[in-house]
Amino acid sequence: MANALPAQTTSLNGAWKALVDPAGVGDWRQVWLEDKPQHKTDFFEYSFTGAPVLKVPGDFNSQRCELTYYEGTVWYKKQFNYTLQHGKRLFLHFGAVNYAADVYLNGSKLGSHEGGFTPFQFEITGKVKAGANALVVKVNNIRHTDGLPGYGYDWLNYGGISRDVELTERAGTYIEDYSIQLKKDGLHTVAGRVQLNGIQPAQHITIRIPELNLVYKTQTDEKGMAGIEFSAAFTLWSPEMPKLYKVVIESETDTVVARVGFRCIEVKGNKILLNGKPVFLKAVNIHEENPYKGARAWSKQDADLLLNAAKELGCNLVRLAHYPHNENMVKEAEKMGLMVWSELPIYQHIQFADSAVRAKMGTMLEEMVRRDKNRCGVVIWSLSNETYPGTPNRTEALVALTQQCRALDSTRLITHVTNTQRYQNNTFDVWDPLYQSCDFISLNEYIGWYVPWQGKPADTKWKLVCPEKPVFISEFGGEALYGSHYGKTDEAAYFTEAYQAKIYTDQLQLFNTVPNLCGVCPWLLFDYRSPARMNPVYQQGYNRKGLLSDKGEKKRAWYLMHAYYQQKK
Ligand code: GCB
Repeated sequence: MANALPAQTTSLNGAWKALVDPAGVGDWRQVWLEDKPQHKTDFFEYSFTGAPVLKVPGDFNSQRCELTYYEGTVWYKKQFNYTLQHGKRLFLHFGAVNYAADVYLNGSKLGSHEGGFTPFQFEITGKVKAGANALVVKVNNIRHTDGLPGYGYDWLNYGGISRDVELTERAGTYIEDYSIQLKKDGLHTVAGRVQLNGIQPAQHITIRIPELNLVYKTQTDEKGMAGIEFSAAFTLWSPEMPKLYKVVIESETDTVVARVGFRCIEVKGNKILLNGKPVFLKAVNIHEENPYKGARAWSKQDADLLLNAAKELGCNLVRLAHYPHNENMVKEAEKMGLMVWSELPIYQHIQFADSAVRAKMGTMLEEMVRRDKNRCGVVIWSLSNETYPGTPNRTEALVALTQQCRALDSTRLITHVTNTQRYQNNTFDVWDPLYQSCDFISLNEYIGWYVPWQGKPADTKWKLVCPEKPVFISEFGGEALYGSHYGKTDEAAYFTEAYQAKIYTDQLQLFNTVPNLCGVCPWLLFDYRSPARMNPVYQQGYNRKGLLSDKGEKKRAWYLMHAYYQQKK
């Protein structure tokens, strides 16, 4: 659903009752969804009565010590009062629930959703009662081999109702969706559409941009759809000037007010152009984690913490790894002038041969694009990370996904990230046929950390499957525990700051050798929690490749990267 006015939304954030169900017994006791003891002496076992609370939004792992590594079911309950005005419609919206959600209202199932990082909603007109209502959500964050991501990944599997929950009241016929962005390849013309939903599909539509004195009128057809096309002399959005306009979309029955920016991102020859001019992507990788809290990030404050750190490093782009982050991240980045790379959690071990998995990929892509298509700050859709080319059906499935993405949105660049390029005799052989379908090549390489150097970094040679395409180094780096030093042997000792800094010094040399280099992106901004990182001395459940520690301390490599980005002005 297109963004609603604040007056139309009621937040269901706050304290929710929560029952942890490690044995999964709640499933066959579902009668208890509404059961509650009437008298003090009544027998009851399965009930929320007396249950402790969890905060929503929020992952459950960081809220109770015993849930730190919990993977399983938690049942949540929220009671709310509501009176729906006659003729209006009501929607229950979840920003995200990780990973699977079954949603019940007043004892009846509304539906389910799979996937931990994209929004979903249910219409509850006719289901919401006047007065008291009970909402129950069964959340399960167990990892699945046929999930997205699959079973194995290098971050903490934060479960729970991790983003906002809202009730949105809309008109009987409401503006369900719109897209307003610059037409591909142009700097002045907006192309898009408005979609109404309801019993009066054919209506007059007015679009206004008051600051430009622009008024555009059109009409929706019997299916509620209207195409849009108009031109104006926009001040274009850019990292230097992240200009956003107030845009008002009015139908006869509904109004939406949005803040929209206009920009053009494209590949021409071997360069990436922003608003017609070459741009070097000074990027950093970020996980959706508040490092100071060791918790899933979700709020504006969390976003500001992460994005201000990226700004201080000198970035103009953030790679939001490895899944679509919350809307606050995207909105704040756009306001601050940070371009956004948004990614699907099609990460490493994916079962591409399973048609159900391929269908999930398509659905998740639609959910990601639908949410952010009017955010000009989002300039790149990254559709996968480090999938194995030898997995049956992998390349066909990802090429098909690329085509689906292009059909949904032609105004952003599309890429896939790989780490399986051959590196022999100090030569990179970038061979993956997947790159033929993308706008530019993105590759992860950990030379100096997982893979030893095979010559001088400055002498590295390159062979590219698509020699004409821009190349982005989407990950590189190594681990260091902040404050680890060993005097003279520092540079040779893993996990010291000096060792990590040496990797960066070498990598900066390597960057000079990369043909068509369009940007670089260290892995990553802050140390973050990953149960897969078991080194008892240096890691202790943290991936330590951060330029900053989880307490925000700057490691030596931070200064090298900062200097590099300064000089890339
Ligand atoms: C990678 C992955 C990233 C890992 C990182 C590492 O290639 O894309 O998710 O966390 O390497 O630290 O090994």
